[in-house]
Amino acid sequence: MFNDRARIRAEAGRGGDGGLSFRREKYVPKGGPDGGDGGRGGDVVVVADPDLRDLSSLRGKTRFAAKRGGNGRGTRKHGADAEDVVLTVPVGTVVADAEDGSTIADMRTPGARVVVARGGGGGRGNASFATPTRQTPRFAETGLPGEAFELELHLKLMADAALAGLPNAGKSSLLRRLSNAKPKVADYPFTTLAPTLGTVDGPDGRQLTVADVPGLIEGASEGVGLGHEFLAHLERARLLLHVVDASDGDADDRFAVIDRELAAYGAGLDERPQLVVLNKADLHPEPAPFSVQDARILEVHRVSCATGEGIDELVASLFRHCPPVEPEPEIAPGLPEFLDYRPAPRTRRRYRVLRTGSGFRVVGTPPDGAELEDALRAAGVKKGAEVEIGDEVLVWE
Ligand SMILES: Nc1nc2c(ncn2[C@@H]2O[C@H](COP(=O)(O)OP(=O)(O)OP(=O)(O)O)[C@@H](O)[C@H]2O)c(=O)[nH]1
Ligand SMILES: [Mg+2]
Repeated sequence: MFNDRARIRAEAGRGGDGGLSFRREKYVPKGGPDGGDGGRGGDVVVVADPDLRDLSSLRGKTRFAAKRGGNGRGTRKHGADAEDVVLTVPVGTVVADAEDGSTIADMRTPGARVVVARGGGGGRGNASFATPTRQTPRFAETGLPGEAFELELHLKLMADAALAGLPNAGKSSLLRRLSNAKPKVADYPFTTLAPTLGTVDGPDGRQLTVADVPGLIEGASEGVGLGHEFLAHLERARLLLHVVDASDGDADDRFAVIDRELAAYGAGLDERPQLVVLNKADLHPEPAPFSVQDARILEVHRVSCATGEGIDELVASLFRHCPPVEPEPEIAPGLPEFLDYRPAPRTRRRYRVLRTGSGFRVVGTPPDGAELEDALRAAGVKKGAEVEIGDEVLVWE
């Protein structure tokens, strides 16, 4: 099964707590503070892997959780940073926030790497708080919680051109003629159930990729048939190869049916330049005329996938209308090697939760009720623990 959508939960790890410890040495009755810092919680990272074809490797797995950082300990030992959890997706995957639908990253480049949930920072150990006037700090910071998000992953294939047309028009036959791909061809509608990419070799040694998708029918945009949900794979194509079975009925009408579905889908598909391919020329010495006049139609080709007639001219035209793309601008060294990375805003906390010998202390501007309770619970507060907030000392119920 081809999987082009997935919904997952990414949970980064919590930071480790800072150590609360004092040096114990022979003949040193009152040793100084020596609690080390907590380690960072693990991030959840998404990486674009050029070897993956779809999202099926994620099937059945919906939660990706990184571990928490190690706690700081005595003798200034720092807790270990937790490892990142990496999930690999095919190139072309769009990562969106499931709650508001906003795009977090568009994984267009092989190897692109995006942190989708950041691990929490480790808390500082009490050794970090020693000052000349406070030589025995009896508290340490707790680690910060990691980010957690519900994410929607949606693969939109990276193709230079895409085939569009009614079922049985000969789209898969055309991809077999044009490229190295061998999609299934049969004399019934909806033979193609999942998109296929083919690589076309050009006259000048260049290569282009062409996507074959399931056929569209009237009403596809309302959910009839199965073509509509695959239209996302046309979105990135620079050019559409609109295949019409010219041996069967009125070619103008058949063109219009598909065109309406493209317009209903939106995303600019109804403005995309097209090469109209009137297929099955072998069946009719004089195929039905095609008279649609439209600025988007760059050329009309009469071909036969059965005999190969017209195919070379079509390939030449495909390459003419998909000129080489400008190479991506050089990225300055030191920057991540992808351009579509939008880091999640890092929320700055206006308070910290410190762990003391007998409980917890909240410093800074404490938040209101529920958020404070969550923060304390996340810091590991237990029944009976003392919580100092400002001048007040509360006992956790
Ligand atoms: N005579 C003739 N038959 C063709 C030609 N091109 C395709 N066919 C036949 O038309 C039928 C449909 O071809 P496909 O390539 O499977 O059509 P499709 O558009 O991919 O169909 P779906 O995947 O169902 O949308 C098959 O029986 C092909 O052999 C052609 O140029 N001439
Ligand atoms: Mg097909």
